[in-house]
Amino acid sequence: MNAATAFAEVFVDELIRGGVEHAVLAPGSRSAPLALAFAAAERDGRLNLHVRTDERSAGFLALGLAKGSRRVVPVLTTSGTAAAHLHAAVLEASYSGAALLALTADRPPEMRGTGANQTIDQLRLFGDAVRHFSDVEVPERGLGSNDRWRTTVCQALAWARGDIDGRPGAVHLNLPLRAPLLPGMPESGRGGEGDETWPESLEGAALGMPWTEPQPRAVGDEHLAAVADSGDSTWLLLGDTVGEVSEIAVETAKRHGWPILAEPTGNAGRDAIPAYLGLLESEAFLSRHRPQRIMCVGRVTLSRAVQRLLEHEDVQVERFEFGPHWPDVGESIERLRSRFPGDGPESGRDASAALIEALATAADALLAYQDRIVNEAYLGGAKVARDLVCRLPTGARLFLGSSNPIRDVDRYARPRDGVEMLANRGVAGIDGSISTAVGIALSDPDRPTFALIGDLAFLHDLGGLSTVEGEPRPDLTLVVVDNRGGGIFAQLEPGRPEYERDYDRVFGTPHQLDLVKVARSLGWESEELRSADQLGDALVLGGPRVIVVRTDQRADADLLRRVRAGQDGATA
Ligand SMILES: Cc1ncc(C[n+]2csc(CCOP(=O)(O)OP(=O)(O)O)c2C)c(N)n1
Ligand SMILES: [Mg+2]
Repeated sequence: MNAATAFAEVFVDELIRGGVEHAVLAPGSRSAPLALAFAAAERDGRLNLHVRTDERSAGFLALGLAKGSRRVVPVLTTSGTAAAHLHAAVLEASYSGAALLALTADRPPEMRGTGANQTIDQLRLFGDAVRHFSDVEVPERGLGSNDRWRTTVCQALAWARGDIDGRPGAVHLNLPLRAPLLPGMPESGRGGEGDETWPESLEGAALGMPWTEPQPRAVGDEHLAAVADSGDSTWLLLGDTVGEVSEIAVETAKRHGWPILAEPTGNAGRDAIPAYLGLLESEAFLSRHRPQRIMCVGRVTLSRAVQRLLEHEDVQVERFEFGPHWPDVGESIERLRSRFPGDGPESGRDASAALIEALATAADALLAYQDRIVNEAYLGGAKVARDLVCRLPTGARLFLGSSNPIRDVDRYARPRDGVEMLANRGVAGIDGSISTAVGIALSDPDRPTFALIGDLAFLHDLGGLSTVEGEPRPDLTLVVVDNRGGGIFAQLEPGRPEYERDYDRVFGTPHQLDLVKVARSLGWESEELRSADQLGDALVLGGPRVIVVRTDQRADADLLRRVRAGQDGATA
């Protein structure tokens, strides 16, 4: 067996021993030994391999698989620009704490800097966006290789999981490989085909165990000091985080009698106060109920009203930004638990019960007010977001695209149980949305997956729709709100009349495409949704499917203005 093949087989075997269940690759020649090892592992039923031709899409697919499965997901590319296309997904993984392992094949050192074809400087290609980088040694026949190769894999997995520094995220291994790259091809100077000699066993540890496992990280004392519950009015604010962290935060809040406000991907379900955003936008409401302290769990990114509250001089904020996308969130939970032991002071119970009651009453009034406006309006972004969330089947997952889709859900949808919401809030890009959603769907084929995204996000990632022959098709229904461009800008300062002349050209960037035809041309079922009544029927058809709703971004911006204008009155 040649060295590259031996290395690749050991490497993939060790990944699987370390818990890897899904891997993604895009084809290439320098990466061939690993590609073949992944294919062999899939044939043996040891992992699920996903193949994509576009590396950017492959990277986001791996990201979605990592977020959906909460396991490390490797993505393999060949050398050159192929590797660079992973950068956006690596950044999102880094900032949202998803365990993405970028594997970039490279030329061996003697070919670097010589003008060799398809060769760039891949060392630290992703800069600080990765938790760990290693330019792995070129595989060579020799004693001790098995130990070093397997240790390299174990270390990379540990960094990605956050075992080393408590921050799960992206890891980059650059893998220089020297020809021969295909099995059965002899190394120069060695015997002919079939030369199987290898100086040591290439077996892994007994019983399918990993080669090495890192020591569990000690939790610093500074995290363990309990916060005295002073009885101040305290609220829980949940940003982007995963189920277990959300659950413990919610449980803590309930024990202490704190009101719970949650962005959609905080996944607090019906424990959250509905229409909280409108409450926080109402000065009249805040002047009566502004909290003294906020426990902020997860990554909060969606609204200016929340940022204003967090920056308010009279509000004390405690942040718990846990690395959100890793299965072993036990440590995060332990930190939160130990910071807020017990049930909170007896004395404050009545006051907090009364506060929650007051908030719930204001929220109900606001929700009724918002609903009235949305009901009377045409089928725009607000109605689609609101009705979609309410009509999803229990057990579903919902990916929310950046820009208006996640914000419309945040504002208009009634919090509900039984739906897990995910998004790319690490850096809030509109890129890779389809691929991420496909990854989430393929990470658990038994759960129907839905996505709500804008038309620009859709067009940005059309590569995510194309599927290579033989690849599993996701049970994913993509709902695309087609407002012909970046509708969010119409709601922000660029939407003001004084910028009208240049609006379309440099902000809105409208397109002329029929998205139903686009989706069909790429092999997806697709239809246009013309009335809210059809939504329920459309959602049970299953995926892969694209449902397009044509809306008007100026009308939606007007609706938001009207909703905001009456909020003070509605909560009075
Ligand atoms: C990769 C990337 N490029 C640009 C942006 C800036 N951006 C934020 S929202 C937006 C418009 C998105 O349009 P669409 O997906 O149609 O959603 P809509 O605003 O219409 O709801 C853009 C370009 C971004 N967030 N990410
Ligand atoms: Mg749009």
